[in-house]
Amino acid sequence: MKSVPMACAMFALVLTGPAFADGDLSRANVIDVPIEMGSNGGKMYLKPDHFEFVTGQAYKLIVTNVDKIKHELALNEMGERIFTRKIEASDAKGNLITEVKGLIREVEVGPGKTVEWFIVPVQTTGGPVEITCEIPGHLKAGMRASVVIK
Ligand SMILES: [Cu+2]
Repeated sequence: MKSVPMACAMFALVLTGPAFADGDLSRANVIDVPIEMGSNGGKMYLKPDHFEFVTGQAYKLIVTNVDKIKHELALNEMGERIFTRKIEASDAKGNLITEVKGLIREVEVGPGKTVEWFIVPVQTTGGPVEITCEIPGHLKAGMRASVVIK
């Protein structure tokens, strides 16, 4: 299972050309992608509500919960089409609290906190898929966003 996405990642990265020829390809030119979780009246949201990624590009998902309750980011199908380099959480002064590695599909973020999720998409989605908050009631209240990996 793990070797197939990695093989795809390497293939995709090779296609990006000679500028990416050396070193750790997953760390090259990381694009920051802010994702806000929150609520507004009776509605809950992920902002923005649409994302586009390309295979082989490294991204840092900056997942910030601006709410007073915890929220979750569940990648669902997207989680099967990315390689996670790591997840990092730091304290208010920017000191590292934890770095988590491995296969990760969901992350909960506490009120007022930010988590950084470093990913490299390795497979296209072939169309929009949905990332969600799976805490009971939150999806129904609107916590979803669409994702396309090209
Ligand atoms: Cu939520």
